[in-house]
Amino acid sequence: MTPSVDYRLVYWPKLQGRGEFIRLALEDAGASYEDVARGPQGMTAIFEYLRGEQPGQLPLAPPILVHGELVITQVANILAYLAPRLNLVGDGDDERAVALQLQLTVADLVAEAHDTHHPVSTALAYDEQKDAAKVRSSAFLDARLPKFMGYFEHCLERANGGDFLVGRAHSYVDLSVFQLMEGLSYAFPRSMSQLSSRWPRLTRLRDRVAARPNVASYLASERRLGFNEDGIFRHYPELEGE
Ligand SMILES: N[C@@H](CCC(=O)N[C@@H](CS)C(=O)NCC(=O)O)C(=O)O
Repeated sequence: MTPSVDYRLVYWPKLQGRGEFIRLALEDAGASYEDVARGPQGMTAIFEYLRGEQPGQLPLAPPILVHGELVITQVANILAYLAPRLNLVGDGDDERAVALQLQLTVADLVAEAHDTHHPVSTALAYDEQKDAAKVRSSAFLDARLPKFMGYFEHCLERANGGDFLVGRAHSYVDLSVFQLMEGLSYAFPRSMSQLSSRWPRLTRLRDRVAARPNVASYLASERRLGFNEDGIFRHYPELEGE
């Protein structure tokens, strides 16, 4: 491990997955961090934490953030911890509570997006639950995706100026909603392009986040992994009725 970095992210090295929400925050802020399992230790680093061979609170699953002696998990919790340190949330308890509420709602949608391809069990392969995945995806695309994205659009509409989801400035929630839109567009391109005219403010937010200098250079770099069928957002054409 690199001794000089401020933060260590411990996450599966070959997929964006939930780790990407953390990577985006660290990258946007220009933080000094190490993506540990993408280094020489590989996935051994993850298993050392999961088996309790590292000090600190025992994690159940990655992503894991290590900051000094602190070891924490749960994406929303990690982001709520990082945000004040990375200038990715405003001051004050009220604004931070609103940000966490929205981030937990992102987590709910991420879990539902995951369950489109794993509706029966995470422990089974996709091929073992394909029929259920079709049923689940159809319900997701008909009802849940429009409900959640419509909710975020409505939040933007009610916010001052409609540019930021929390307060009057860019926050970690904007980064996560950007990633949601990227991932959902990869997984369900036809549905997302059909629905996106309903969400003009979210589309603006996505463009604004993509153009932030640190985000743009991260997205163009080798550090940004491509979406693939091991992550949360998977493209299986049959799940969109093709
Ligand atoms: N609610 C947790 C979910 C963590 C999670 O499910 N991590 C996945 C990777 S994205 C994992 O490795 N899970 C292994 C398992 O659940 O056994 C979070 O938001 O961080």
